[in-house]
Amino acid sequence: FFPFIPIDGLLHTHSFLASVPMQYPALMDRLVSTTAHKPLSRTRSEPLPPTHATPTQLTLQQHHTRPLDRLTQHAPLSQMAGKPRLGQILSEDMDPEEESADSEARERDTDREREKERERDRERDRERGLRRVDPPSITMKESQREQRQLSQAITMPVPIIFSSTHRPLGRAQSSPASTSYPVPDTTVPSPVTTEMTSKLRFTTGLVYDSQMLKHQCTCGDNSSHPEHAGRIQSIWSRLQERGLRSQCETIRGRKATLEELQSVHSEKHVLLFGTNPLNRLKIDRCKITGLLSQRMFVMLPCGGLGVDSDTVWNEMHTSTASRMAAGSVTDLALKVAQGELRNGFAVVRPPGHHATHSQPMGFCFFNSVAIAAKQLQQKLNVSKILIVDWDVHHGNGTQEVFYDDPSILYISLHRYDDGTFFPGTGGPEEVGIGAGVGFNVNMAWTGGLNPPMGDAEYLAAFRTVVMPIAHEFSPDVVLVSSGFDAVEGHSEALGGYRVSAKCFGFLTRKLMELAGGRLILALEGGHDLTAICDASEVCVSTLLGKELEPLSQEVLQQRPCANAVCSLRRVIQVQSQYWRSVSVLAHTVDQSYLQAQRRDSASDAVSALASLSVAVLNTNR
Ligand code: Q9C
Ligand code: ZN
Repeated sequence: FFPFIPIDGLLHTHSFLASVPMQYPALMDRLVSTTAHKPLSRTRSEPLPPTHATPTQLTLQQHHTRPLDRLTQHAPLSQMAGKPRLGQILSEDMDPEEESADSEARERDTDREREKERERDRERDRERGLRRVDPPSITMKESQREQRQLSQAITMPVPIIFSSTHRPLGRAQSSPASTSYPVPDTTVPSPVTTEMTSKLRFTTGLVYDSQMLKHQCTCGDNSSHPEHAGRIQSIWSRLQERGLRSQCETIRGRKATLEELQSVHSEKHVLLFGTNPLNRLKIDRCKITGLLSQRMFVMLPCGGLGVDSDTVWNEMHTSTASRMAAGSVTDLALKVAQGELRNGFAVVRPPGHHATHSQPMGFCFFNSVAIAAKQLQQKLNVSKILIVDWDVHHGNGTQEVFYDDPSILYISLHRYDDGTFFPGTGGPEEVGIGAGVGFNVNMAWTGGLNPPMGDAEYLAAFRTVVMPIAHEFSPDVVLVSSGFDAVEGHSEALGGYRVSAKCFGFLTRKLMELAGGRLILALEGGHDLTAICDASEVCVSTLLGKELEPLSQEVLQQRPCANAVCSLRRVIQVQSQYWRSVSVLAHTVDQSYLQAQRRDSASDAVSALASLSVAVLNTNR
């Protein structure tokens, strides 16, 4: 029974668990030891096991319709958005939310920072003479929440209509922002609307919650687990130290509801990984016991438990932390989309982009960004959402969830190396399926670390692939799976790339051009603390509209390396079938940023001259 000691220990340290003994034997039955056959060097990148293999059906289908044409052939997009699969499970009463149990846990942990924050909120409200309305509680019934949102919508200072009308391809390219509605100008707040609507300043929103710190391996040793609590703690402190937090609005995090989780994940997945022994007590006993016996865990060499060698499981805290991450990203995105906040940055963990419909992996349990996107569509009728994923790993989960969905454009930049780098998916030929063909873009880098990709390569990719396609798509909201593991400072195994933190500020600035600035960054991977703190700081400064320290002349004059040019050409070859704007720039892929800029202004000059001569001709005539 040696391998079961950690669980046994858990049982004894939490005596209240004695009332649910039945769940554990089932769990133990499924424990398998991987120590024998699975080397745990997380430094090795390995291809994905067959179950996560690259989708096969989708290679280069020649389509005659371009993506945006297809997008509008289908009636209202809001109808195409995945329907909530309610009725599969429960209503909120199956998730009674450890009101007693959780507060018990909180008391034990005396979460001072959180209390201080609340007190500060209350003070601020008193100053403004506002009565604090608590955010939608987790126990609030869906109907009440909808009612609340409805009344919020009614009192919005600017009416926001997301259902956008189609733009012809040619025009979309030249449209600077997005489709359908103006950004509320709250720099001149109307006294009526400020009081009636939100207590938030129209600035960058931040979200963080200490409950996400508790997702920790039961071995208690971070050194074998790079995705540890110190990551978000460090970022949160850095934002405080640099005086950025006070310039932003911090919103309170919340746990995603089981219904919200089910907009992306299966009922089974949600029940297995979104519940803990306490809130499970209130869930239909037969249902959960049957399911729990199907859970597969591995015994890790460190003595802890995991769903795989990367993805540790803490029976008491993982579900809460990962639901907090998903709910916090979702709430931040909803507030940005509703015009309550200008843009946002979510300091969350565990990450989400590897989590699929029914499989946790690669540190991820719930796909926070995918859930936020679905919620924007379901709760606010947002039509078109762009998800940019600049984590060094491919977001296989996000790709899978939206693979047939033309309303959500997924663009990922990642180390691919012909499928040998984790998770093994994300080849340039994976373009989507059915109505979703052309709405999945994999800027897949191949060529190993010869040399490692850096600023010049990411700038070239943004210039020739990401931004042209993004403008042509013309999203209503942009979500970023913002892993910082491509930032210099990461070992070869967890990336090995050398993008500067500053460069991520630059890329953020580019994305702010889209969707009227409605941009939400959510932390995914990255474990070098200096790297992720630097990058977070730069990105938040940029979101606040601060002037960026310019990139060095050297970087701006550097051409992308040969392997990057090959990778870019492949992506452009594939995607130019679907996006007109990509063909236009194809011949410039090997140019430096400055070279391309000169060409650009030269061609501007040519067209300016051309139109001038036309004007002269017309006048003469
Ligand atoms: N066992 C994120 O950055 N490790 N996840 C590969 C194979 C996987 C990274 C070693 C790293 C997952 C969100
Ligand atoms: Zn990653």
